[in-house]
Amino acid sequence: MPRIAKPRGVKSRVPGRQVARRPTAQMATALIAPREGGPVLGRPGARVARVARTTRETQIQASVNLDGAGRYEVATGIGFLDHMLEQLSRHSLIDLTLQAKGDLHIDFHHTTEDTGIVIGQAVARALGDRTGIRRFGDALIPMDETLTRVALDVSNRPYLIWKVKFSKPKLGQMDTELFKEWFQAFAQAAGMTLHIENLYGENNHHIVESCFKGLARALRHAIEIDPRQQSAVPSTKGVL
Ligand SMILES: [Mn+2]
Repeated sequence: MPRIAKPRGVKSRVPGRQVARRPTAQMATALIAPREGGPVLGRPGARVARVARTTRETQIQASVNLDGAGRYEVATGIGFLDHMLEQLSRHSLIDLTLQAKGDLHIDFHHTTEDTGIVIGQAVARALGDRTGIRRFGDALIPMDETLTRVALDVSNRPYLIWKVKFSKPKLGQMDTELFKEWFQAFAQAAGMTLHIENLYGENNHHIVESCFKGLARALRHAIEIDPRQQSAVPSTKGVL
């Protein structure tokens, strides 16, 4: 199969696409249109958002398009985390751009956690008042010998249940204990009740990757517009 050199800084692991492509003009418009921290200014009703967050520990910018095609451009400085966030985008069909510069000379904790915060904030902002969404989602994800269950409620009630254990302290350069920190930060910032349980599995790479893929697939369903109640907030309270 002929391989064509990728443009610098652009990663594409979309199955079936051998040629990495720069973001399309359409994608760029959707991602660049909103003002930082302000109202979404893309096409009317576009569920897009951009978040920039700077602390003494990290500088992160992210953009999301909830109604995307799973296109991504991710650079956190942590190879394994990039791999996981690419899974999240690809399988949720959320277009995601993310650039993070963190204090990796200390360890990967701040960058991992803050990446979860910023992506969560961007998703929450793009969801707006959550009108029309399905709200609930779940997924059962096998990966070879591993099986993981994810259930979530886009409830604006942050909560994480994390029943996942690792037998190795590190994957690549990344401490496996940091994955819980990422999911905790994401659930908190996105305003989601998120339950993740690894039912069984041996390979630590498979275990964590199935968690990200499970989040992605559950999220894809939960944030889709429900054609039966497109203009209603899915709650008896009328508010999420
Ligand atoms: Mn993998």
